[in-house]
Amino acid sequence: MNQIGIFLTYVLVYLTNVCSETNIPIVITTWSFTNSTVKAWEVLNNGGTALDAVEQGASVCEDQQCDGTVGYGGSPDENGETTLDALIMNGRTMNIGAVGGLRRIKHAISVARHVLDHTKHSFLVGELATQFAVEMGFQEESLTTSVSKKLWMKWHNEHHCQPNFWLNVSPDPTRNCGPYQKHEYSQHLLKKSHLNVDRFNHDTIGMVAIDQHGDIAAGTSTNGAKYKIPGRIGDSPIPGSGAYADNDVGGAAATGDGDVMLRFLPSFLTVEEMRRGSSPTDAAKTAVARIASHYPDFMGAVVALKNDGEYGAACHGINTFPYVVYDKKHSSYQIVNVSCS
Ligand code: SD4
Repeated sequence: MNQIGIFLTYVLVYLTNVCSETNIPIVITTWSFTNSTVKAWEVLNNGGTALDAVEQGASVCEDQQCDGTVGYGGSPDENGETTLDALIMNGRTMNIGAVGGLRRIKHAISVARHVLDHTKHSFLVGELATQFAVEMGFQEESLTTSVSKKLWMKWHNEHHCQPNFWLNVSPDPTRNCGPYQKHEYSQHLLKKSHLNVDRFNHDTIGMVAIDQHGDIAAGTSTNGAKYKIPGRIGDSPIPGSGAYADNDVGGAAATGDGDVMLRFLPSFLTVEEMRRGSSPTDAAKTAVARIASHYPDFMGAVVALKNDGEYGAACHGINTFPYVVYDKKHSSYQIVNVSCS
């Protein structure tokens, strides 16, 4: 064997050892979004990158309108319009691409990927994010469907715009639709949190993937909160909140009551706890407990993945939280159910 042959043999043995000691490639996904997870696994298993796995995996949920809380035709805002938030993060470069309040474009995660790949920026929002997407070749189309129209009509006409997200306005927002006017208030110390947040109101897809080279990516895609005030952006596209990835440590993704969660950067905290030596489960528990210590009624969950393929999750405010794992140890995806605090 010549020197090149010997060198290549060493590389092969090294890679085999590294890959057999660690559980990579691997992908984990919030909730029971199995089709997205399978898609991401196919990408990883065919030697694709973690970024492609997250983008293509989340796109499946956007197409399939997972639980009505991802993609078009779900969570209409107060005007009846569906808008989308998405994030994708590259744990090798620490670059991100994100969009918030994206209008009339179906594949928010792919627009986020274009922000990552084709700009020096990190985050584009609203109508101008739509303009960017169109410039990048995305098709502009209505995100309203008969289902989202019906949902909105019922909320507006039968439920008199209940629930909603207004405070300190008149007419009384707990009984009336807008338009509202601000009024004086004395509740400066009020802890603002969602009303009526539950599992069906809040199902962002969050994914973390590690590819065969050990590169980590994390991402999210959601249509946000039902009946949100137009312009509202939740936790999902915020780096460190909706998701975070760092090749040196691992990645995390969060789901739940975004208005509350984004104040605590739970994905960032989870990764930092793993950096300090915590297991993925303990790291996620710390992040969730931090939020619960301020908002005992919040609903949310965090999934965590270490760069060696160890994974875990923690949740609060519901009975159990399911997440999906696909790795080389199993011949199919696994749904893991976590008991919540
Ligand atoms: C938000 N966190 O916009 C998102 C929604 C969600 O699971 O479901 N998260 O608040």
